[in-house]
Amino acid sequence: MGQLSYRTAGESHGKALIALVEGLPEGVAVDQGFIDGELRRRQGGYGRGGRQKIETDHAEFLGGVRLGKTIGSPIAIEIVNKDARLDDLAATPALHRPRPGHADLAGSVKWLTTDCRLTLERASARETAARVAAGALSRCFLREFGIEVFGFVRAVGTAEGKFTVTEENWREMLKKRDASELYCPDPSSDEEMRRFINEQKMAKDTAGGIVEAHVFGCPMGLGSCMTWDGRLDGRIAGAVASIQAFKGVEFGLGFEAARRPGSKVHDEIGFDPAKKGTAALGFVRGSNNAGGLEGGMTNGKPVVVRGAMKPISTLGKPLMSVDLNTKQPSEAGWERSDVSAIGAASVIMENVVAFEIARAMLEKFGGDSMREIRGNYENYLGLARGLPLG
Ligand code: EPS
Repeated sequence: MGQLSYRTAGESHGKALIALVEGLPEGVAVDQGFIDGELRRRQGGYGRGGRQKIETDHAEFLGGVRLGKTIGSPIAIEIVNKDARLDDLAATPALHRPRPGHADLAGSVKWLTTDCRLTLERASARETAARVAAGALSRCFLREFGIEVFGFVRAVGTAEGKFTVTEENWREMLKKRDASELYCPDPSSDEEMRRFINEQKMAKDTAGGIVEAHVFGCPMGLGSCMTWDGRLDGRIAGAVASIQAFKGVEFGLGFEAARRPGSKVHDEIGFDPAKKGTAALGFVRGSNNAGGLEGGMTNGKPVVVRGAMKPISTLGKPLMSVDLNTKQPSEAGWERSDVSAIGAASVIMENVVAFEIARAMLEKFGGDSMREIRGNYENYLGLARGLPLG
């Protein structure tokens, strides 16, 4: 069995998006309702444009699943595009006027064309539907070990929620998030976030924001400090930074840690025998400034990741650009787009983070079947709880 990995294919206005997931073992119960639910959440959120009224994303399993369970082979997922008109899309003048902030300019030069269509079809955030399908599938595996991920919107522009998410309150917070069009678990922050998006819409502008994901139930020791690419924080950061429009990633206290002395940053260690059965094996920490990762390894506390999404680069009131054919100054092109996709961004980040956790789980406890992996996992926990040995 190879390393857990996935690849996506498909253009924004092509026939379909595809996710090909390799490395999941035999015996993972595929929760179709959950995966489609994540796809539906990704389509929603306040500030979305017209495209989501056209699409109804659904994960069609073309291979790798039998009777609702994985069989250990590569898994092919298809998400059909209803707005499939790639070959009919006219080469409008707007396509020669790259949008500042978009992939248009660098991509056009890279592929030696003045038609930005070639670039924008794959750069489009439509591709994230396939990422969410792969991530949600990996969560079906994680759930077998009680590992859950909770993602939400922390800030939209200058409107920032001041709430705290803990191991105790997150399920309650999840209900509040699901009741919020802003995907924010704090109703008192909702209004300000909505106002910020409305202001941008009126000004024909766009809004970005900050999204957060918490992973609960990871055993200690996922990832490794032994090699640079074994470090789980580096891998999660890479996955998050690769999401369309993401410009920053931090863990736990993040950049704030750099401003504080060590005594105000590091999470003191205690031991409570009554908590030996938990993911942290009885080790307790009064705080979680490390965001659940020390030395590139999970430490038993929730993994806490934040990602910064820049405002969408298609502006109703375009910035200045250059016509690629004439090299003359020209307003950037405009296409149908969103004012904000921050809610969707929270769903995407939550699911790409989950995939990295699943990959690390399989590295540590890997096997061909769920039974084998569960055995490896239980054996490790037994040994770890038994320390010191002898
Ligand atoms: C996007 C432009 C819009 C967005 C799209 C990302 O698509 P369209 O040009 O079809 O209106 O809606 O995001 C999605 C389609 C999606 O499903 O998230 C872009 O230029 O990146």
